[in-house]
Amino acid sequence: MFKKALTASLAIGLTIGLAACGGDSEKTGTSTDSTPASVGKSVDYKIVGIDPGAGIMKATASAIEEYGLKDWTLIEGSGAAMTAALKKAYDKEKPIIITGWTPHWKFSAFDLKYLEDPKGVYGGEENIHSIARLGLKEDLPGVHTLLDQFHWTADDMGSVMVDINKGTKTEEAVAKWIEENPDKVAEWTEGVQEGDGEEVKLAYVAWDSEIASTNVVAKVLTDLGYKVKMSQVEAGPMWTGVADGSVDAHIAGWLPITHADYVEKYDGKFEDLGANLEGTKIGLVVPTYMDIDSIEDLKE
Ligand code: PBE
Repeated sequence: MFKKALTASLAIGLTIGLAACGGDSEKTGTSTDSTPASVGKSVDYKIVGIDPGAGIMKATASAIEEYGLKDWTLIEGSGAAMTAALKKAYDKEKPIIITGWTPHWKFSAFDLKYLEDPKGVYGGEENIHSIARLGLKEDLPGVHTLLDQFHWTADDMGSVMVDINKGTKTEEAVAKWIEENPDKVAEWTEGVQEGDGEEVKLAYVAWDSEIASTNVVAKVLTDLGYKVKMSQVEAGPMWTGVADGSVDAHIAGWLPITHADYVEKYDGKFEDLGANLEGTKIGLVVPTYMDIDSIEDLKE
């Protein structure tokens, strides 16, 4: 029920968002050194992407199509390669266009902005869902309850991510967050049966957001007495693993839009435990020193 309500409010949000963004074309005609006309050339008509299984890659392929960006290429890579390229460009104030998402530490490390998306290709705000394999509730009820009750905010996730990016070891950043947020952890663990060394397999993709969330949940489960095995995989295998039962759960379902294909593909083969974080966003992101505001500006 909770899920339906969220989806409905999201749909309303999308409609309003689209209505508010219509017809933005006053940018034509400016001609400074960094006019929109030079943007494509300045970045070699490249958008720096991440791993090919990410939903944002598919959305960006659609954006290229829908905005008529014929000469443009989306470069495949990884989350880490993308942030490395961003840092390199940023340090020299060079232009760069990346596939970006929120929550992510890059917004606190650099001054960045989303390019407006008047066609709404990237959708509006969405949520991150916890996804369990069928039968987890019967086999590991404590784990199921914990995952069902796991819920935090973009700021919570952000603080873990920022710490890790600043060089704190992942385990330390996670332990610190858990120590500083006993009330939240108590809500997640309320009524949860402790483990006795039972193995729990969690899959995740090496997106900074999911590295943070999965490590936090893994640590809480470990502290409860479970033996957690985290496997880092691509987005496809993450969803497949839960659907075929080789993995117990993942907490990285960006819904309803970004991972819509996976949800459709494995419909009926997993249990959606609902949102664990609300208010995410994906899109094309550039440093604020770039003189463009909209994906439309890439066409010029
Ligand atoms: N992301 C981060 C993922 C989901 C989490 C936005 C890169 C994706 O595009 O699939």
